[in-house]
Amino acid sequence: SSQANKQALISLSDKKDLASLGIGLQELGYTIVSTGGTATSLENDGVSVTKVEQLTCFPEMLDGRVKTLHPNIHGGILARRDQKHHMDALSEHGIGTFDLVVVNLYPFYDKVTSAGGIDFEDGIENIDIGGPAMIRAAAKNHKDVLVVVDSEDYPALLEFLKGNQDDQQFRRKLAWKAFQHVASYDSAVSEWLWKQTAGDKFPPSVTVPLELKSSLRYGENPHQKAAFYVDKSLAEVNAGGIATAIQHHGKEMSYNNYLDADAAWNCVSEFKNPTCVIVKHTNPCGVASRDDILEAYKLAVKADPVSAFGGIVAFNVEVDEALATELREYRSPTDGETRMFYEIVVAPSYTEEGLEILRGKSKNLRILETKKNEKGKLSLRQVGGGWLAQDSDDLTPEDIQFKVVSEKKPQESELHDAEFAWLCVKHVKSNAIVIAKNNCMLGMGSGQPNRRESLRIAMKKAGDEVKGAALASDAFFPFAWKDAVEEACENGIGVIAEPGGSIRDGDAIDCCNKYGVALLLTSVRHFRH
Ligand code: 93A
Repeated sequence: SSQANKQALISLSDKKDLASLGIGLQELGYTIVSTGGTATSLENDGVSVTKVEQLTCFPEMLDGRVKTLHPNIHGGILARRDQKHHMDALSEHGIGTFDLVVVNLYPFYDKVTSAGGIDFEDGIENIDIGGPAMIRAAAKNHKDVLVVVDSEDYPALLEFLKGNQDDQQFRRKLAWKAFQHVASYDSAVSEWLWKQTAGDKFPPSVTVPLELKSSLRYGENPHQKAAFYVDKSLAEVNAGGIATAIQHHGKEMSYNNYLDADAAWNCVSEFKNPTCVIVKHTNPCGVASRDDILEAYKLAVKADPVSAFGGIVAFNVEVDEALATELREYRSPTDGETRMFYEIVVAPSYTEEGLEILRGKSKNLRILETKKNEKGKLSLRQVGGGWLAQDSDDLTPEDIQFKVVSEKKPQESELHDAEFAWLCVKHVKSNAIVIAKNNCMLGMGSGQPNRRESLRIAMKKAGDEVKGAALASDAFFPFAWKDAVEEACENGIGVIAEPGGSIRDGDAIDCCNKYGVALLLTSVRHFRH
C-alpha cells in the first residue's frame, strides 16, 4: 500500500495508549523509530522498533540530554518534500523522511508541583529540550509531517491514516495543538524559574497557560461570540473551581452560567456548616446554614423567592435523595404552587439516588460537581488593553478582629450573626449591604452606586425581620447628610459590622450609642467591583 516505507518517530514520557498506537501503526506498515524508554515499552508490547541511536550513530549522551538532537532526525522531519535540493540533501547524507512525529514532554509541571516539591537541580533536569524541538519541527512542516502530542488524538490519527485521503485542515489543527502544547510547557518552566528567583513576591510572573476548553454558544448576549478557557496550571494539579467541574447532566453551560456558578460556588465554599447559597446574576440572593441541609435550602429560597427562581443553587455538602427530592418538588413560597426552577445545581458530590432524582427534574438542569477552589491564587481581570492582577480575597472571619467601639456590647449570638453577614457581604457586588440573623441572610442590597440605596433594598427585603438582626457593610459609611447608619438604627437593626476608617467614624459611633446599637469595626474592606 501507499503506507509502505513510511516512518513514524515516537518519543513519549507519558506512555498511555502507546501499545495500541504502536500496533496500529505497525499494521499500517509504518517503520517506528523511538527513544530508549519508548522503544523498550513498544518492544514489550510486541511492536518492532528502530532505536534512535541506529539512525544517529550516536549513543544517547549526557544523561539523555542529547538523544534526538541530530541532523539524521531533524533533517528527516524538516526537509521540504517539494524542494528537490532538500530531498537531494537527504539522499546525499542517507537520511530518511518522517511522516509522523508523536511526542509528549518530560512531565515538568507535575514534577515541580508534586507534594514536597523537588530540588532546583531536579527541576532543571526535567526541562525537555529535544522533545519540543521535534514537536516544533514537525508542526512547522505539518504539510507533510503529522504531529501528535495528545494520546486522545491517537484514534483519529489512525483513522486518518487508514483513510488514505489527505486533509490539510486536519494537519493544521494538529500543528496548532502542538504549538499550544509547547507554549504552555514553556510558560510553566518560565513561571517556575521566576519563583526560584522572586519567591512569592508580588507581582508574580503571569504566564497563565490557558487551554481552550470549549466554544460557547454565545457570550453575555446572543450577538457576542464566546469561548471558555481553563487554566492548565490548575487543571493539571486537579485543583477545584468551576473550570474543573464535572457536568453530570443538562444543557451546555453558557457564558453567564459559568459566571453565576463560579459566584455561587465561591460563596458556599466559605462556610463550614452545611450551607445553601442561591445566586442570581453573580450576587447571592439567599444564604442559609443549618445542621439540616433541607432546612438551609428552604431558608435560602425564602430569603428572596422571586430572585431565587431561575437561579443557581450551590451546596457545600453532598446532595442525597432527600435533598434532591426537595430541589425537585419545592414550591415557590411566593404562590405556594409553582415548583422552583433552577439553571444549575453545584455541589461537592451527589449520591447515585440524588443524581437520578435531579436528572428527572428537567433535561436542561445543569448538574455540576466540583471541589473547593485553591486558595492564594491570582485573580485576573481584563480592562481595555490590559489585565489587572491581584491576590484573591481569601480572608475569613477567623482572620478578622471584630472590634467593639460602641457602648452597647454585642451578645454572643449578635457577634455570630455579624460574622455570618460578613461572610455573605464579601460575595455581594459593591456597594454591598447584607442583613442576617441566626445563620440566614434576610436581605441584601448590591451594586448600587450609593450605600444608602443598597441599605434600603436590603432592609426592604428583610422586612420586619430586620429588628435585632446584624448588618454588614463591605466598606465604611461616609456619613454624609443623614447616613445609612442612622436609617438602619431607626429601623431596629441590632448590630452593625463595617470596616471603619472614615474620618466620620465618630459620627457612626455616636449614632449607634444614641440608638443602643452595637457597632463592630473590622479594619478590613471587601470591595467587589
Ligand atoms: O533530554 S532531552 O531534552 N533531549 C533529547 O534529545 C530528547 N529527545 C527526546 N529530551 C528528549 N526527549 C524526550 O524524551 C521526549 O520529549 C520524551 O518526553 C522523552 C522520551 O524518552 P524515553 O523514550 O527514553 O522514555
